[in-house]
Amino acid sequence: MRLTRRSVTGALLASSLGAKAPAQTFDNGGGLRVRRSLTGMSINDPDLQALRYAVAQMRATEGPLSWQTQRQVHAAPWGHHNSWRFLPWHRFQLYYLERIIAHVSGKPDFAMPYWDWNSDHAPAAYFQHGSPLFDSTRTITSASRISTYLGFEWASGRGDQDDFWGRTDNEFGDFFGSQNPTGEAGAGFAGSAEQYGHNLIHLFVGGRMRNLLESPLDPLFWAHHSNVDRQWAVWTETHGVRNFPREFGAEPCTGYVDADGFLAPARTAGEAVDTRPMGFTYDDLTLARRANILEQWPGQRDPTPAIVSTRSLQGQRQSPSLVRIFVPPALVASLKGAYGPRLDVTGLLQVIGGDGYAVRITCRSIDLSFVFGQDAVFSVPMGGMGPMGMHPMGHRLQLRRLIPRDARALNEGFWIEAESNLLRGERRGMQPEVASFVINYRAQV
Ligand SMILES: [Cu+2]
Repeated sequence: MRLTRRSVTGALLASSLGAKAPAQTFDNGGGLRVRRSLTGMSINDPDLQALRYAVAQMRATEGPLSWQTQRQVHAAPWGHHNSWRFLPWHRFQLYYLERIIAHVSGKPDFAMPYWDWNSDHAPAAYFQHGSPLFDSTRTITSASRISTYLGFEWASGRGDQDDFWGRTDNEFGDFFGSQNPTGEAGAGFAGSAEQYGHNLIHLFVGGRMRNLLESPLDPLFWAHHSNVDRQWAVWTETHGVRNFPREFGAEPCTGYVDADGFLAPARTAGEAVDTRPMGFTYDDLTLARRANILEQWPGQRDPTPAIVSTRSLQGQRQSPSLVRIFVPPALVASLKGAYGPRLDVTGLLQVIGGDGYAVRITCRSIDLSFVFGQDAVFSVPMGGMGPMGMHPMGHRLQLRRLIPRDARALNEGFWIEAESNLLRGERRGMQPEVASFVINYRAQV
């Protein structure tokens, strides 16, 4: 199929495109498209062949259906990073690009394959020299390991590799981030869906992928964002499609080009919360931890929990990278009856850091000799987004995994410590410091 050539004349893409009458429905291509994992996918898979063909065609053309247009759409200052607009805004761009690829390749059921980061390396199909899916600016090969880049043992082969995923067991705000009406940098904050695996993989791949304005030109961007989008679908499987604030549902998402090369109608985040009406789903929406969440926290959506006890504990700074909090036996005793689904532990962590760090949060015995549990927080600020390393990055996190049930902990109390580390792949950056660490215990009847 030949592409229509419409020249983009204005500096702003939107001003050069005609707008169609608003459409309420999505083009589902005549059925539910299933986005599949690149892990184990044949190099000759029909979706990969369609993608290679379409990318080559789109690179060779100009105008609304060109590959460059996708870069421009993403580079517009919509404020779709560092806020809760991140997930819906990118879901729509991927949706429209998928429809363009279906149109250009002549494969109506094309579905963007996803890069499952738990495979620990990038998909080989994107590393064949001469392939339209290759990008020579990357600094990794398909043999490079994400776990090596992280440099921490929890990321390799202990069954908890998804720590650098967004926290799909998190409540809405922790996972999606905050509202940012002005779109200005620093006015909102990123949720774990954006700040963990998403940012981490952009930096891991290197080259164009490290640059906010250029990254959509690398075809790996779309395999990556297909997996970012899958995180949201996994979150929704866990929490339901209605478990989000009304203001989020009204959040506008605009600026996309549809498969005919027209400016797509303005959308709202509420239209994107369920993928099925949009005509797509994923081959795998399970997450190892999911069953545990539902089993341990059946009451988490109780609208009016009766609070019996809250307690806030402040950390003591041992060194710039280590803060320790002692949880005394008296507190444990007062909460004892609430152990289980009615005990909620939240951490507030502030870190001043450089180009990517992990904070290991460990629950230890009073003499520090025994580890009851571990958790991790990642922050990987994106390049080209301002001097974020100079400001403390705030993390709000659920610490449910760190509630010890060991008799020793209950009798003697225990320590919770937060220790910051620069990612191994970012060794030239500034050493991150834990600026503050506070935990809140809240027990319900
Ligand atoms: Cu991205």
